[in-house]
Amino acid sequence: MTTRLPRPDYFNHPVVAPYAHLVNDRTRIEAMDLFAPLFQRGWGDWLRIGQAAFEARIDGPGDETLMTLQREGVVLLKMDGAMKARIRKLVSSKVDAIEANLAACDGKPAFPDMHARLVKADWEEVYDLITRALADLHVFEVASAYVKKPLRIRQLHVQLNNEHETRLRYGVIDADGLPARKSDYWHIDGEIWPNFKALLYLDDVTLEQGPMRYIPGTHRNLDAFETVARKVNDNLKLSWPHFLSLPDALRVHALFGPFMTGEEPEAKALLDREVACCDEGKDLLLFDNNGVHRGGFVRQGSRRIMQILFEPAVSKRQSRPRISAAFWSLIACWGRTCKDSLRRQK
Ligand SMILES: O=C(O)CCC(=O)C(=O)O
Ligand SMILES: [Fe+2]
Repeated sequence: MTTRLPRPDYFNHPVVAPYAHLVNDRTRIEAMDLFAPLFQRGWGDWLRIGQAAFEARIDGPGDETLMTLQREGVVLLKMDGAMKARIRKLVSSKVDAIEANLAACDGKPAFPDMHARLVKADWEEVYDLITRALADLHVFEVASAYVKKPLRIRQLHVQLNNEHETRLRYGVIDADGLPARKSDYWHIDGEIWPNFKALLYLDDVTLEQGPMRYIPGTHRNLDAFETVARKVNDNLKLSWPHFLSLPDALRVHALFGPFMTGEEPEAKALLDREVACCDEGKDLLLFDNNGVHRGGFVRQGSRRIMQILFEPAVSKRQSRPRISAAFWSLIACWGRTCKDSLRRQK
């Protein structure tokens, strides 16, 4: 069965509905002109790279991790304590700076206020430690089997969420760790590939500190057209009049939770299946970011995390077989011969 995610009723959403009267045939044409080229590129990428390898096996350690990832879309591991302590120490100044900035921020903080990239050239020891710690847990074998290409670390980011910014962004967090709008922040990620990401909890995380939350199974059997359309819209960021001007099938976002009330039957069905990813002592989360997830609803204190992003281990240029100029001229010559013989047959 194909997985389809909820489709918010944008024409009745209080923020979006006021733009509905601006939709006309001109905006419909403009919206399609903006959407189509990006969709075409995304669709090509999706077809070329495809979905994850749900049946692949690893001969050796890591296979159990891979199996859980394939089935659930998320798996929790534990990083070596000594390596984690060193990583925490090294990045603490960076996270402290985010905390200080947040304290000084008046008004509602935006996502970049809580997030900072660790530039590889300046944080080499951290990149090395993370690489070693992930290798010890066979994460590269798991990830590479899952996305069907060898991966390496692309970027590390640190992030801090605390109860103050959580309150400003999401309102009061209830006893189950959920925001006032029960569907808030539900999303799939915007990138097409690699559909694999890792998060490291730098401190202990319980329900109070806003663990990542995942809806197992939502990463499987995705409707390709819908998934690509969602990702395209999140990257394209059309104005509301243009977004509303798209045909029904294309009027979807990767970040859909904030546009629902959380009371819809389909929202309730997803809520019932959602799990909070905090399992005593486990601190490393591997997940398929095409599954529905969210996190950072801190009720008490703060949550410090590191986000680990991946890229192909071999550059595109190296991974393609080299085709010589002689081969291309042979192809061109063959093409000309075919054309000539067709012309002669006419
Ligand atoms: O803050 C969280 O737990 C969610 C993280 C997330 O959405 C992501 O890393 O893609
Ligand atoms: Fe995400």
